Amino acid sequence: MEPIGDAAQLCPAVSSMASLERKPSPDANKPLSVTRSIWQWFCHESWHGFGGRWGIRVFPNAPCLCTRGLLDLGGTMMQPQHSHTNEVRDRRLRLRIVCPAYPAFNIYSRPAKVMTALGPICIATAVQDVPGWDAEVIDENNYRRGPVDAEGRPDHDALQRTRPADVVGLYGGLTSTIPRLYEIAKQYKDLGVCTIAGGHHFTDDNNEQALCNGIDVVVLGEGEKTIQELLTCFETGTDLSNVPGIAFLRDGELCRTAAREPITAFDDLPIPDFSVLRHARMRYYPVSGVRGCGMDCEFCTVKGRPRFAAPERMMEQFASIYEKWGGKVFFIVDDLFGQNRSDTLRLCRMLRDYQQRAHTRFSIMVQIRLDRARDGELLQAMREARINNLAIGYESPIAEELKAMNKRLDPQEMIELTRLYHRAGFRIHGMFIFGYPAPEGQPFRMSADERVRHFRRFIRKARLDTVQVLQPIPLPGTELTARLRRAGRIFPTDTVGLEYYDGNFPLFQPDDPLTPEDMQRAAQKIMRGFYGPRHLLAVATHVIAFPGVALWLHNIGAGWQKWYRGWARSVYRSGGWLLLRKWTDAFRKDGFLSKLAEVKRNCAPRRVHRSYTD
Ligand code: B12
Ligand code: SF4
Repeated sequence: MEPIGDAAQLCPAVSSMASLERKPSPDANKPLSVTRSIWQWFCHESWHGFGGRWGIRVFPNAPCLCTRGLLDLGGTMMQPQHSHTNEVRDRRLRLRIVCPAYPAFNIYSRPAKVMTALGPICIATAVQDVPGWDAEVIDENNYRRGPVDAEGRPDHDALQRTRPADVVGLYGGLTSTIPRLYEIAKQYKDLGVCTIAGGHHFTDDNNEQALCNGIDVVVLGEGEKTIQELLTCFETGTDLSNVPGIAFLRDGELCRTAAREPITAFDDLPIPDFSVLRHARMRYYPVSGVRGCGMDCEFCTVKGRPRFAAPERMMEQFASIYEKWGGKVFFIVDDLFGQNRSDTLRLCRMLRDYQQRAHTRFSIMVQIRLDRARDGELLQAMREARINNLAIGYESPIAEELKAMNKRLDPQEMIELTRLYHRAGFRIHGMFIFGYPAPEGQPFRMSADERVRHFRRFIRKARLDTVQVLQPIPLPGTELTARLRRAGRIFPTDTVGLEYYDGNFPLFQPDDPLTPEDMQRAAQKIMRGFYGPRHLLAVATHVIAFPGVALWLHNIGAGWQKWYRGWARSVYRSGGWLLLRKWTDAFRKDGFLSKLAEVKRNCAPRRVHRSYTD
């Protein structure tokens, strides 16, 4: 079969470009810009490296540098001494990383306006070590004072006119943002810019989809080293297949290079530098010290044994953010804080001492497992470090569901352990998954109402400060997705698209006797039971009761804490109610239920299908 046949079969986008074949380039006589040089490198790689006609169709407007007598690559892309851009470079090169907008309003939409994803910051910081390259990050969720399009989103055409990027990176950390990610990628490709994507969404299963949707190279796993090598390849014209941990198309065939070894020498990496973030305002700063998680929960995409950075490196992240940007509110994004006990104690003490020396007070949130609550010394050190908010993945109060998730938690114990955290003075955000599907061969029946009762009872007893109740998401690369797909239960993504993969929508046929509508309603019911307008009243009564703090004159600190805690809880719960209302309005307008009806009409419920997550 001819290569173009393969490519066309692999990717419909290619066949639609076939009509452009052999058209003379309209730009053939224009002077070369740096962007075009890199663009042409891709063309060259497409022609000489990726192979003949397929390449020229992918980059139809790019005249090959060697045909213009500017470069002589000798037909091979393996010789770094042939630099494409050195001869034509008139400025430094720029990588722009874009974090795509969340598709819909959800509980994170508000905080997202004053925070950003750490991955792109790490990548852009690493690029500063590549000679001749600058890097910047544009976060569509946290964007102000920049050019905007008709929908109020960043105007990438205008950005490209004022500050042209030579390569664009796309953050694919959240599957729900992938449709927007592809939209941006195509927009940049139309402008002649090369595109690279990375992040948790991208697994071996969906590389081809990405490469047919505007992405030139997919980076698999950690990206700091990979991006440095890729950009060097772009500049020198060396063969991409020598870069571990990437996927791209060659002759229309998927080419996946050797897996990249997980990073362990974190001190080789620069400290994340938030100055790369443009047009944003930050309040919550992400900090990280652990990569990977050994717990292997069935629904989770975080895999591999944990690798720990030295506490000194973490401390340096806090200090540099505070000293450069005045940041005081932090989120340690590590999945299981406190896993490495001695290092965690050391970090907490460093944090305490630093704040004392700097006469400042941080507010830090961490994600932690319940079983750490038994370690009194750790809890005290955490409090002294001003870690005051904990996010805990309870997932479910139903033992059968916890077992199915491989969560290794016991619902009986969960309440006791929560009390220990509360007693130590932490605020707790409880994260739950409603209606987790039972494993094959171990059917578990429970009505929606009964499940709701379990959740409500548990949340009430645990006295959680805030909660989120989400639906299970069949995320790419997880065991949960694999088994649901085997059973043909996942709704086709051409009807219920990836933009719904944010945990607020039913995405597969649930266990009997639940229906997708039950799943939707029940999760909302639990949330509405927790958050509500009555808490507005509680805010008012707390304000009136404030003078009562004086009654604690014998221990004013404890009195203030008790008052503040009750007040903050009511504020969160009434704020949560407003968020829920906003979400419900958005949900009504969105018409998700009609999509659900369409799925029911068009598909036998258990039919296996191909989707983006395939
Ligand atoms: C912090 C966090 C959040 C924050 C911020 C999210 C954000 N990124 O903007 C908040 C609280 C808002 C959040 C919300 C949710 N999250 Co979250 N979150 C995380 C967490 C714990 C840390 C992310 C992080 O900073 N990691 C550290 C950085 C350094 O790693 P990284 O992002 O993976 O980046 C590296 C590589 O991926 C790669 N890379 C990344 N981007 C790019 C770009 C380019 C160009 C290149 C070359 C490479 C590259 O290189 C980076 C450095 O090595 C991860 C779990 C985890 N351990 O990663 C989950 C995680 C990202 N979240 C997840 C999920 C499911 C959610 C929620 C849907 C549900 C929930 N758990 O509440 C919501 C989604 C909200 C929405 N709007 O859709 C999943 C996403 C999986 C997926 N395929 O979608 C993860 C992976 C956890 C899991 N259980 O599987 N989350
Ligand atoms: S859900 Fe949390 S504990 Fe479980 S594997 Fe993922 S990161 Fe680890």
